[in-house]
Parts: sequence; structure tokens; C-alpha cells
Amino acid sequence: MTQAPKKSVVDASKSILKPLPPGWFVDHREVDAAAGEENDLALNAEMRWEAMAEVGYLTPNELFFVRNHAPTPHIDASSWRLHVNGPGVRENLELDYDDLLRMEHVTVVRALECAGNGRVFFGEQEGCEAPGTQWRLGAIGVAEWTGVPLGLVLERAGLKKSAREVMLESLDDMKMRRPLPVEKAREEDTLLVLAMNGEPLLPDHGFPVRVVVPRWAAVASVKWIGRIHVSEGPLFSPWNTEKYVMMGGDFGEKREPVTEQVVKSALELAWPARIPRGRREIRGRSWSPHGSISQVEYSVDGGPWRRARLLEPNIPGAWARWVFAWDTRPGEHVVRVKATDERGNCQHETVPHNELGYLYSGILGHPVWVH
Ligand SMILES: Nc1nc2c(c(=O)[nH]1)N[C@H]1C(S)=C(S)[C@@H](COP(=O)(O)O)O[C@H]1N2
Ligand SMILES: [Mo]
Repeated sequence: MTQAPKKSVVDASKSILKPLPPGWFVDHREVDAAAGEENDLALNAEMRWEAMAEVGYLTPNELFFVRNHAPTPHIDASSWRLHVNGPGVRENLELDYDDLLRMEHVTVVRALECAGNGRVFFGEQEGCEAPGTQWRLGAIGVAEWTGVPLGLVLERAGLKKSAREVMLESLDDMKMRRPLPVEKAREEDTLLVLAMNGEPLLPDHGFPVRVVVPRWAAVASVKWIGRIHVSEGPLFSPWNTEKYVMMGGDFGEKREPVTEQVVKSALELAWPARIPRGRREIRGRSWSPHGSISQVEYSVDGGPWRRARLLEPNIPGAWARWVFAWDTRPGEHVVRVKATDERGNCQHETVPHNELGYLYSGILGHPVWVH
């Protein structure tokens, strides 16, 4: 008997396991699955910013966005292994889940944000639509991550002075391979994460173990990590040569892998928002990879820029919440917000165009209908 040809048919409805209530998420899966290339599906759930109005500083695990290139795998922690090898280390190291549980743990609060967060605005605000998931601003979350510093594991494998890059390889069907310079891998808050907001990782967020690489676009934060290859020379994979690169548009012939994130702000309101008339407290959050937020300004309907009040905490590499009062009148309005970080990096009117629509940090006009 001849075998049926192998065809990868993905049931998008089972690709993300946690519930995605429509009040919390925009489910991008159907649109993206239809447009996606075979084997490179975009199975994405975007957090709705209006849902953040109800919660504190951290994004709850249930509300955290999901960006999957292949369905969430079921991985058994007891048979899971992490392999560390390659010419950049002296030993082939194999660790299991209990080994990691026994090692020194670090807990940090950091943002995790997709490189394509805000992509829809390349089209809507800049008139240069970029292909891919049309994220608004909900491909970000801030969580408390607990895990073992990746640098410790590299040391344990006998990291050589000549080591140059690490290839992070995942266990899901995508078999993601994303290289990282050794210096970034050894930063004290680059972690092999076991827990998110005090709970073991959810399967959708990388159970049993994922990497979290703060300040860099989240594509480097490989979920379901299985192998780390350490090289003595530069490493290449589609993930730093084709897929997550700044190219085209203002980058011309250049091709630079996406690394550090950019400054952004979001209102804790629906897009477009509908709010009742009267005096309102408008809330939102701003973030930067370069440090804490030093100033947030807002402008209503093209009026003067005024300062919003910043709230604590204001953790570098996470975000700051802010609030301002607005005496609203019925009608259609546009609210603009811009943030500046402690090093003077800020949001601008326009952003560098690039073919794949990454790192949007422009000042947005948020439509608000007052009734
Ligand atoms: N193994 C694996 N890791 C991955 C991905 C993936 O598809 N597979 N997506 C990456 C991208 S592009 C993003 S934005 C983040 C999303 O993390 P989250 O789903 O936990 O929010 O995971 C990154 N790590
Ligand atoms: Mo991403």
C-alpha cells in the first residue's frame, strides 16, 4: 500500500491551549493561518489593552499575549532535557528539570514584547503596510520571571574564552533556531525561565523551560528550549538572516537582525475607544529597553503637550503606568501620548520604514469617541 503524502495540516483551534476570551484577546489565528506559508504559521493571540485597565503592574498569565510559529507542544517535564554543547564549551552538558530546580534562581520583572508589536500602524499611520500579523499594541506583557541565569549554565558547561554565540533551539514543530551573542546570553537577567508570575510556565508560554532575553525583541526569548549550541564563530539561521531582520524601506540593502526594542506607549482603552462624557482619568503605560521612563506627555485633539502623572513602580526594562485627567466633551477625539526614558530616548512622529514592519515606536493618534 502506498502511504498518503505527508501534509502538515494544523488545527488552528488547538494551537493555543489556554482560553482566549474575546474580551481579553484579539485572535489573529484565522486570518494569519490563511495567509501564512506552510510550516510557518502565525498562531497569535493579542492582548486587548482595555483589559489591562483592570489589573495591576504585572500582566496576569491568563492575559499575556501568545505568539506561536507552530502549535503549543505538550512536553513532559520529567523526560525533558536541555543539551548544551558545541565548540564554545569544554563539556557536553545535559540537564533535566530537577537539575534546574536545584540551581540558583533569580527573579526579575521584565517586559516581553514581539518585534512586530504595533505593525498595523505602518499601514494606518505611515501608509506603508507591512505583511504579517497586524498587531496593534497588545503583543507585550510584563511578568515576574524566575529561573536560572543562562550564563550559569554556560559556565557549568565550561564556557571557553573563545566562545562567541549561542544558538537557542526549540523543541516544538517549528524547531526555532535563534542565535545570540555570548555577551547577551551572559547578562545577569538573561534567564532559563521556569516560572512566570510565581507559577510554573503555562504550556503556551514555553513549559517546561523557556529563555527570556530582556530588552530584546521577544523572538530571542525561545520557548520550549531543548538545546543550546555554543560556537566560536558567527551563527546564522533564518531567524537572524531572513525572518526577524530590518531590511528594505529606509534600510535599503542593509539587513540587520532585530535586537533591542524601542520606546512605546499605550492607553488602557479599546481601539477605537468609547467613553462617557465628563471628567475622566485616562490611564496607560510606557516602556523602553534603555531604562526607566522619565516623562510621559499627552495631547488631546492637537492641543498643547501636557505631562501625565507617572506611577510607581517604574522598573527599567519593564514599564511605567501613568494617568491624566481629561474633561471630555461629546464627539470624536484623538489622544496622542509620547514617552521619554531616563536616557533621553523618546517616541517620534515617524519611524524608520522596513519591509517586515518591525520596531514601530511612532506617536499614535488614539481615536476616542465620547458619548
Ligand atoms: N519555540 C518558540 N519560541 C518562541 C516563538 C515560537 O514560535 N516558538 N515565538 C517567539 C516570538 S516571535 C515571540 S513574540 C515570543 C512570544 O512569547 P509568548 O507567546 O510567551 O508571549 O516567543 C518567542 N519564542
Ligand atoms: Mo515575535
